[in-house]
Amino acid sequence: MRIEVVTLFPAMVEGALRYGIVSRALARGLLSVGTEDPRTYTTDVHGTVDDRPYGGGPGMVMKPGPLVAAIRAAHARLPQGSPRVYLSAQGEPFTQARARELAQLPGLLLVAGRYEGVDERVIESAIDAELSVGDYVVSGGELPALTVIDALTRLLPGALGDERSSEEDSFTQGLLDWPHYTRPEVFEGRGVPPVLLSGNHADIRRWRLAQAVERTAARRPGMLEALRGQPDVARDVARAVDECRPAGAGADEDRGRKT
Ligand code: 9D3
Repeated sequence: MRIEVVTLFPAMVEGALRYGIVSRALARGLLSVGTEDPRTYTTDVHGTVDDRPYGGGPGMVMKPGPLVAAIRAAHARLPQGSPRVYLSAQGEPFTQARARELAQLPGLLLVAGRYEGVDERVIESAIDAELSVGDYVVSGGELPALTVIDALTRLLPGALGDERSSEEDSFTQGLLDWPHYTRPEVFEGRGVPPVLLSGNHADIRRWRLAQAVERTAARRPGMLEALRGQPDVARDVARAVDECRPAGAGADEDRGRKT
């Protein structure tokens, strides 16, 4: 898969790609990432990429000229039809389902904004989709773009050393993870759940699934409700979900309380 990132901070993007699974995917040729800096396309001596908002108000807006020039240059290096995605707090949620769709593509263009955002006409004329990474404010689109790259890379065939890791993801798809333990067997007086030392792999599997369901019920009740309504959930997962009390029926804030 080929990805281009349009950014005022290409070194920030390139720097983050030098680590871990993404770095290895680049080295293996499973992924390639290029960057394009809109400042390259400025014509004034100061390299101006932003300007004051029409209508007034605080903050600056990215000028359309240099940004659209950078988008077109980067897009020309990608396979025909590669979608142009603008990372923005106003975008649709970036989810694992969206990651799976995007990871199928041969090419993807990501546009990272800075300042208060980009001139709306850039979105109208040079953007196909807008994505948000969550309901909080970050300072620009670079970390969101890197989040998207990271999530997609994990889904590229051969990117994970141990291919079980992504199958395991599907075992508990739609659930939070279970708790993990490693040596020592006792750490600061805290032991390891005995079932994990039992060697009984069926018991271990059941315990992990129950833990994942309980955590999901406590921390993300909406996720569990979404799973209940799904037809194609693995049988053992469906059973574990059924066996868990419905969200709100008693647990957590009441647990251990004397009436
Ligand atoms: C007037 C309010 N503005 C700042 C408090 C709005 C605003 C402008 C620019 C909010 C965020 C940003 C920069 N954010 C992104 O570029 C961004 C983002 C995000 O902030 N949250 C979640 N996903 C994304 S994707 C890109």
